[in-house]
Amino acid sequence: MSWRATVLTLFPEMFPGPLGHSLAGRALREGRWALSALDIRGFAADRHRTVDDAPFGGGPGMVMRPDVVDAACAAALAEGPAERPLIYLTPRGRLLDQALVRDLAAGPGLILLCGRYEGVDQRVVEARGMIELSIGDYVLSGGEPAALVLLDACVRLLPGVMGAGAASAEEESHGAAGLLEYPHYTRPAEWQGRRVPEVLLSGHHAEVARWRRAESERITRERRPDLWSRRDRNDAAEGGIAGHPAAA
Ligand code: 9D3
Repeated sequence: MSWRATVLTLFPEMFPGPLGHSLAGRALREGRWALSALDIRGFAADRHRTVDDAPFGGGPGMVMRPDVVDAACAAALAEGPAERPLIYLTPRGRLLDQALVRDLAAGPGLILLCGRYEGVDQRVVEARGMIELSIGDYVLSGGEPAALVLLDACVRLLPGVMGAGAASAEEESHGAAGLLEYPHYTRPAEWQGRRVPEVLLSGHHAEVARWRRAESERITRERRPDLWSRRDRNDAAEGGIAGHPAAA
């Protein structure tokens, strides 16, 4: 049975959306994963199909009702493996990173709850044991773009989605080294008066590797001091032993 994602949303027409036009889309058509989007509004109990209400305690906006969200969760669980983690995408969630993506991609699939309005009643979040995740410190208009991001990140790690272990090979050279990538160049060797760095044209493979390593380190130091200092700690922990040879 393939990795299965069930998305709970008020905007099911947003799925697969952009995922249908990429590697993930091809993999979906090849049956390497399965996707369904359930309309939360379909689980409303009244004739006006109400999914939200005013927050207790006052304040702006509306909150998604726990009974409606719970019924949607039950339907999602009935669709596939019951051990799938139930993830609620919310700006107050734990920050998504590649280590978590790796864990989630290795499991049976995901159930993703996309919030709209101010959010979801906290009782159903707790009752269903949801994992609350954010994709970053900026404000989206809803959880759907975050769900698409999470799905893209997971699906590219599924077996056969990227060619010949390309995803894991890349993770080892890039992710594990904890460095940003060096800059890339192709023909022409001069474009609008800008030359490609001479070392890349030299054919000296060791020199090229050294230059790329230095560029990766410089750009990581400049742009991501957080990654750079974590790398320092990792180096210290390895104690200078030939544990994990850093990628060139
Ligand atoms: C007024 C307070 N807002 C919190 C910052 C309320 C609010 C803003 C945006 C509530 C929900 C949203 C919609 N965002 C998401 O659902 C969301 C999200 C995001 O905005 N940023 C990063 N990750 C995520 S995951 C889901």
